[in-house]
Amino acid sequence: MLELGRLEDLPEDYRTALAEQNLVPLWPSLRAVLPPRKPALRTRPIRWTYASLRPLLLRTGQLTPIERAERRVLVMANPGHGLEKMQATSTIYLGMQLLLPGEWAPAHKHTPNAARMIVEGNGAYTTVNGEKCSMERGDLILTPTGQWHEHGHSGSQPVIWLDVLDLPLVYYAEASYVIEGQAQRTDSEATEQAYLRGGVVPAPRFIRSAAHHPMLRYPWSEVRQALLGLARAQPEIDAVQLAYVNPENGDDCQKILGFSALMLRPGEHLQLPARSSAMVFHQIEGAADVTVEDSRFRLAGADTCCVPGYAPVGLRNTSADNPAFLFVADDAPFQKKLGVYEVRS
Ligand code: 1HN
Repeated sequence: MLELGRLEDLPEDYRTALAEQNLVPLWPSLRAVLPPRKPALRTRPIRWTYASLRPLLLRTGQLTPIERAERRVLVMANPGHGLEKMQATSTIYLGMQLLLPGEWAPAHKHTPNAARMIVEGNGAYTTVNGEKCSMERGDLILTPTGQWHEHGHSGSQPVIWLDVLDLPLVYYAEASYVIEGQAQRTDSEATEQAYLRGGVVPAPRFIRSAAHHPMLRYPWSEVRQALLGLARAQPEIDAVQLAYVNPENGDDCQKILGFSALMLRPGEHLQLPARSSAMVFHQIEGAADVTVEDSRFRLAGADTCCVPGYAPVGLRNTSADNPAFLFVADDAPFQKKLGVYEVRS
C-alpha cells in the first residue's frame, strides 16, 4: 500500500487556511476510515455475569425511586466504545431493568426499537399499543419504533429483564427522541395466541400493512418446545436455531436488530463462521462457553456477552447431559439492508 502524506507534512499556514474554511485534507485520514480488508473495531468481547450485576440492580431499587428514574436500568456498556456512550456494540444497546412489586414505569413512545428478554420474576407486564404482554422468564417482547409502552407489576417479587435496543444507531442517525403519554387503556391480552402454530396465520392477512407488527410476545415455553422439536426432527442440522420473525411474512421481526434462540445439544460444540455483524449472547438455560479471538467466557444463569464481528465464534455446551439455550441478538438485518453483510469462511 502506498504511504500517504501526513497532516504535519503540510505547512502550518496552509493547514490554518484550510481549517478557517472548514476544509480537511482526506489523505492523512484515509487509512483510518478505510483500513485494509477489515474494519477498525471498537467493540470488545465483554461479559456481564448476572451474579455480579443483580445485587447492584437490586440495590438501586432502594437508592432510586422509580419516579426518579422513569426506567430503572443499569446499562451494559462496552469499554471499547467508552462507557458513557452506552453501547454494547456499535449498534446495540443493552441494559438490565428492575421493576419492583407495585411499581409503574409510565407510558412513552420513541423512535428506537426495543426488545425485552425476561430474566426473572413474574407478575409484571408491559403494555404495547394497548396489548398487555405478561412477562415470564425467557419471553421475548417487542416494542417496535413509535409504539406506546409502559410497564406494570402486580406480583410480589422483583422482576428483571434485559432490554435490547438499536438506540446507538438511531441516535447516531440523529433520529432518536421520545414522546411521553398517558396510561394506556388495555384493549387486549397479548395476541401471540393467534400465531402459535408455524405455517398457519390468521386468514385476513392481505389487508395488513407492511409496517404491521402482528406478534409482540414470543413465549419462551413455545420457543423452547420448537427448538426441542427441531433438534428431534432434523438431528443432522448444523445449528438448532430459530429466528424470531414476523409470522405473516417471515421477515426479521425488527428492521435493524435480529433475534434468535439457539439450542446447543448436550456436549455440542458449534463453530460460527466470521460474520460482519457483532453479536450478543444471553444464557436462558444451562451453561455454555463462548470463544472469540483471545477471549473465552463461561455463560451460565442469565449471563450476557457481546462479541465483535469479523471473527469466528465458538459455542460449547458445557453439559454432556442437558441442552443449553441461548438468546442471540445481532445487527445482521441492518447490515443486509446496507449491503455490507458478509460471512467469511
Ligand atoms: C426505554 O424506553 C426502556 O421502555 C428501556 O423500558 C430502556 C433505553 C434507552 C431508551 C429508551 C423501556 C431504554 C428505553
